[in-house]
This record gives sequence, C-alpha cells and structure tokens, in this order.
Amino acid sequence: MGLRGLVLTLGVLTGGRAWAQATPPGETQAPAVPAPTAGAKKGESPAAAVSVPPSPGSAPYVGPQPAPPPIDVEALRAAERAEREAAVRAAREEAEASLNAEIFLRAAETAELRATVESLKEQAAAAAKAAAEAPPSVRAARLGLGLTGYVQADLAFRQSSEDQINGATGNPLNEDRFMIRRARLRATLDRTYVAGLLELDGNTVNGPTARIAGAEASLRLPGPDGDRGVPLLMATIGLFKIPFGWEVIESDRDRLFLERSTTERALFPGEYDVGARLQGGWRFLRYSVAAQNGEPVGERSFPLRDPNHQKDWVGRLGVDAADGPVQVVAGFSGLYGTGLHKGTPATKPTFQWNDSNEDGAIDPTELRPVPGRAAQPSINFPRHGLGGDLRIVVTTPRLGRTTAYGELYYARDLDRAILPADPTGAIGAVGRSYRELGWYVAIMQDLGEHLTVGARYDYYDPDRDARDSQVGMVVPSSASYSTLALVGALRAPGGRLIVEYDINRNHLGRTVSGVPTNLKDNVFAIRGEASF
Ligand SMILES: [Ca+2]
Ligand SMILES: [Ca+2]
Repeated sequence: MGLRGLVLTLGVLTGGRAWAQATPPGETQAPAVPAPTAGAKKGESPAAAVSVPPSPGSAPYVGPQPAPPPIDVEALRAAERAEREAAVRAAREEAEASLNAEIFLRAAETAELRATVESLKEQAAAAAKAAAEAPPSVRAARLGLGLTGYVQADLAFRQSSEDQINGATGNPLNEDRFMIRRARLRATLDRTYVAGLLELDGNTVNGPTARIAGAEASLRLPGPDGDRGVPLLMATIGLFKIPFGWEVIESDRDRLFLERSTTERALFPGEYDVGARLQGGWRFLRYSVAAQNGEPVGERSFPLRDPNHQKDWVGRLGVDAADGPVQVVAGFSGLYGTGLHKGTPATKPTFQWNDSNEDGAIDPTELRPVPGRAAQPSINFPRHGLGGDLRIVVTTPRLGRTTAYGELYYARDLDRAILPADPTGAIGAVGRSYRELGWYVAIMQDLGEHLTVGARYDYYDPDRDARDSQVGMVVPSSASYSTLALVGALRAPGGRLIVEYDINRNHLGRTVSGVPTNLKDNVFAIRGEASF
C-alpha cells in the first residue's frame, strides 16, 4: 500500500539517476531514447535496449561523420520530473485513501464502544434501582444459617362433637372447627464442629399459644461425608424429640397423615423433652441415646419440667441402608424411666351434708363427719417401653415413591396422655400397672409428581388387663382404640393440600344394656400447608 508506493517511487528515482549518469550529454555512442516507461523494471539498463550494431554487409563510410541529433536534456528532465511527481501523487493518494479507511474503521469502533458503555450504564442503573427496592436480606452473625418454616391450618369435622363443655376440664366438647395446628419457624446453625437449632411454634389447639418447640446446642465430629452427612458423633443438650422409634422423630412437615398414631400420642405426648443426647452413624449404622427429664410437652402435670431427680433413659439402634431405588430404615428402641404419683396435702376434718331425701332441709341423719387426712407424699414408680420400627421406600421413575412402614410398641406404665398410668398404692392411684401395646402399619404411594395417597391402620390398647363390671360381675374387657386413616394429598414444592378421613373405633360408648361399645368418633379433616 503506502509503503509499496514509496518503495516504487524510490526505485524509479534511483533507476533514472543511474541511467542519467551512464549517458552523459554529448556521448555519440548512445542515441536519444525515449524515457523509460512507468512499467520499466528497476535496474534495467536503458543503454542496452538502444545499442544498434552496424550491419555486416555495408560499406564503410569514410565521409565526415554526421552530427548526432541534439539530445533534449530539458525534455528528459521534465519528463522525469513529471513522472516522479505522478508517482509521488499516486503514493500520496494511496496513503490518504488508506488513512481515510483507517479513520472510518476507528470511528465505527468508537461508536460501537460508546453504545456498549451506554448500555452497561443503563444496566448498572437498573441493577442499583432493583437492589435499592429489594426486600432486606436476613442477616446472621455466623455463616451456616438455615431458615425454614411452615404453617398447617386444619378444618375438621368430628362425629363425637357436641355443643357442650367438659365439666372436668372446662374445655369445649365441640371439635368441628378451624384450627392452626402448627405454625413453625426454625433457624439452624450448621458448622463443621458446632450445630444449633431454635424452633418456635404457634398454634390454636388450646387457644392461641406461642411456645418453644425445639432448642439444641451440639458439638459434633463429622463423618466421612463431611458436614452434610451423618456425623460420627454428635453431642447435644437442649430440647429435642425423644429418640424412640421412627414416628416420634419424623418431621411433621414430611408426614402425610395429619397426626401420629394413637399409641405414639399416648406414650410420647408432644414428642419433645429436655435432655442431653449422643447420636451419630457409621456407614449404615445409626445410634442415638439420651437422658431426658421424662415429662414431654404433652404431659399434663409437669410438661418440660421434672418433678423427680431421676431421668428417663432412651435410645435407638438401627440401620439406614440404600441400594439403588430401595431404601431400608429399621431399628430397635428402648426406654427406662421413672414416673411420679403426685402427693396430696393434708386435709382438716369437716362435716358433710348429703340431702338423701331431697327435701332441701337438713335432717340429722344426713350429716356426716369427714375425718382429716394426713398429707400424702409423692411416690416414684418405674416405667419402660420397647419398640421396633421398619420402613421400606422404593422409588420408581414414573410413579414416584412407594413407602411401606410399620412400628410396634410395648410398654408398661408409660402412658402419659390417654390413660395415664399410676400404679402406686397411694390414695387415688390406680393401684396396678397398665400394660400398653400398640402398633401400626402404613403405606403411601406417590401418583406422579403432585399426588400422594396413603392408608394407615393403627391399634392401641392402653390397658391389656382391663376389666369391666357388668351385672355385679367383673369380666374381661377391652379399652383399645383403632383407627383406619385414609388420606390423599395434592402437593407442590411450596405446600400441600391434604384430605384425610379417619375411621375410629373405641370402647368409650355403652349400649342400652350397659355393654361397652364404639362411640362414633370418625373424623374428616382438610389441611392446608405452606412451607419454605
Ligand atoms: Ca424425671
Ligand atoms: Ca334432707
């Protein structure tokens, strides 16, 4: 381009000069030649091109030499100059064109860059505006914070509901109602060697209630899978679920059935108790052992407190193995603890009037002295429970998960909610042990991504030695409860809509002839659940 033009110009110039030097003016040998054309190669001698040798046959000329034609030097120089100027002009034009092209290119690039910068500026402004209008993020003092929560709101219809008040407890007998069953907020701390948890619960089961649900502080030794896997050893102190069986420790937000089985609600009411726990796993083995106060949240007299210094020892040893689409969880559990019979204060002697003839007047025979009674001390009694659980989960690609599980409970004087045990010989106590037996089997089936159905049958006998008095005779009786729960759930990542029908069987009713019979108590319930 420009460079080549310059080189060409220089070549022309040097060639021209060489030719001018080789043929000085006045030389006879070289005739006048036309100026080399612009296409002449550099270095080509113009003299060689014009030498004409004499023809061999001609006679030698002996006369005076004709004067050579005069060489027009000025014309030659003018031609040379014109040629040089043309070359320079061409080179300049070529350079100018190249420069113009360069300038045009640069201008286009600059425009493009400017447009890019403007666009980036707009994006930055939009991002800044969005950030300014965004909701505040959760701040935490430590890394590893987790925040989850859910709401379970129920609408239930129960056959045994009556628009009456229970005289003993003062609670309404009507259970056809809307209810916030659980509204939980849970914050967790998850570090390599330290873990923590705080869970709060709100509900309207017995009126508006806000309470602590879980609180744990843990030290842990991570297993081979690191922080996310099961720790080799984790030592926890705080408020946590009683580590017995499967159902007690199952998360409420995972369970398909609205409530746990009757046995679980009798033996471990409320699930949570305060204590210390060691738990962990190695490969497929799982273990958990805890010492707890022995008075769970749902216990009636001293929930989450401890009226005696003995602690309840409870633990579970099990396996959790997965092979392809099949997962098996199984374990044995045991509990040994100490319950308390509440003592009574001393009473003074009193008079009692019993209007036996119902005339509204005091007759001397209706007055009766009631002697005072000394205070009765509280009495401890032992209690224990054993359990086994098995759960099999099979995942099929299209259908989803099929889960079959069951659990068996055998216990003595462990009931703390439905038929509380009190085997001591104190006044007002039952005076004998209750042997409790309960079990359930359940199956759940996913039907695609958004539908799950399930059925569960559970049985609970709070007193296997129950007797009944009929026509003056004591006869064996049953105090058992059984429930068939049928449930269907519509689920999405953020929540579930669950419909459940419970067919309850009990022995709380009496026939007209006085024989214990079923008290109609079926329940239909709808639950809306939202979770994050
Ligand atoms: Ca205790
Ligand atoms: Ca009377």
